[in-house]
Amino acid sequence: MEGVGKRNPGQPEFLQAVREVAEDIFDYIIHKKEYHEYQILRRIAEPDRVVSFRVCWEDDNNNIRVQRGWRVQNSNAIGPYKGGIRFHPGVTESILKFLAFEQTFKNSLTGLPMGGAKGGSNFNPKGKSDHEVMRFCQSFMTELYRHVGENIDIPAGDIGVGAREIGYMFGQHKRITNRFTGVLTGKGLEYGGSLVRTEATGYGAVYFAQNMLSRVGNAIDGKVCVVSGSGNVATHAVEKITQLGGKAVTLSDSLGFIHDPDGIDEEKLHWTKEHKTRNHGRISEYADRFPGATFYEGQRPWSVPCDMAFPCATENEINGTDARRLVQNGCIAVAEGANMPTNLDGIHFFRGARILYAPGKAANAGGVALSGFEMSQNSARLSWSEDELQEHLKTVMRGIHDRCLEHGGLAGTDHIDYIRGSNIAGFVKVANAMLAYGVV
Ligand code: NDP
Ligand code: 2IT
Repeated sequence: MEGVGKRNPGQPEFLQAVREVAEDIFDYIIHKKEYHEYQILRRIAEPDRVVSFRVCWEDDNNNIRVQRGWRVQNSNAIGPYKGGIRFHPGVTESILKFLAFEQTFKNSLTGLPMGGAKGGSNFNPKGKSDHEVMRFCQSFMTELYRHVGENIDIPAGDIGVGAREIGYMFGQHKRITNRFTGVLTGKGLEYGGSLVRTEATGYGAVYFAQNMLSRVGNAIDGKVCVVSGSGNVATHAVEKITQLGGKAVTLSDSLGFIHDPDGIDEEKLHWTKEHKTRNHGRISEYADRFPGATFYEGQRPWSVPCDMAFPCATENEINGTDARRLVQNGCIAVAEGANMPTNLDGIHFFRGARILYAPGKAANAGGVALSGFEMSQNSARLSWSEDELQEHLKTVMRGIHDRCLEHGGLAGTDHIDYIRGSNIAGFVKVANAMLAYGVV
């Protein structure tokens, strides 16, 4: 860890992600000589490559704007590089390196043949016109296209990148290369996208929670759930919670959170999705529209008493104090829709409290799994039905859950440490593939 720290100065998120995995892996590989000899962990923690590039574009007032773009290709040991693209003003190389590192273990856990990558830019899509977003996406892809391909690296969406941005980037890739390929996932249904991809991350996180609960004879029905975020992952988590009989009572964005004690039902959720995607509105307006709800400016929802929590906004949104408060208020399960939403203090507290705690690399893998199915459909040039894909999603989430059980059992108890289970199960497949290749 000292070496990783020295080699990556000023990259706290990346170091945090490596430390979190290393805490479990060191202990597991202590008696496995070949993993040391071949320096497997050290090699996984050094991305295959980090590409950064200038992205110039012209805004609606004819000003020239300059952004930085990146693609971090962490590992293609078990399949082509795969992972989302994030557009957010806070994006840094450290954040994309942590996301690409996490993605490597997550993709391995799905059981599908996908390596790990992540990309993005410090471009802020908020407040930009459609045409500005289009020009930015075209410029971004004009550089990125050199590094991606349906058998090389297949990007998708993440924060700030949804169907609109994927459409603009796919269109530009097609225009530059004159090839119609499955180079991106999360595409529109008209041009090679897959049913259920949009819902998959949020639904998958709730299925994962359902698997954890049912193992201990419990269920989501009747549970009060606190959810953060109000984007793709959060809204689909709320949708599935409601379908399974639970009551979601919060949503948030970077300005604060709303608490709706009556529950965010189908109608309110429909309004929220429209408001957020079509009007790019703020979640505070939910409280103006639905008078039973209250908006808490500048706060996160973890002080609201609940049975279960689904952090679905961004990294490090739950610290040690938040974790303590959640558990003290009766929270028995946490399933992370976001990537690394809990900091190391929070993780240590959840671990010690022995609640059912599913880390993002396990709980939010439904999204990339559906991306894997989108790739399969593109390769075979056919489309699977909605029913088929919904079943595939449930099966994948159960498979990930069960893989965590293999390594997550706590000796002498019935408790499962899902973070240890997911870290080790994710690591073993990638590590064994790397051993097979020798030193490369
Ligand atoms: P969206 O862009 O659709 O939504 C992001 C949401 O998170 C918005 O409500 C946004 O609020 C909020 N948010 C973003 N940054 C911050 C911040 N710094 N502080 C507080 N709130 C913030 O993104 P997604 O729903 O796709 O992604 C959410 C999380 O899920 C991310 O961690 C992502 O990496 C992860 N994820 C996404 C997958 C996918 O398939 N989309 C797959 C697996 C994981 P605001 O509008 O104010 O910025
Ligand atoms: O973090 C993630 O898993 C994603 N943003 C989705 C990646 C993908 O390739 O679908």
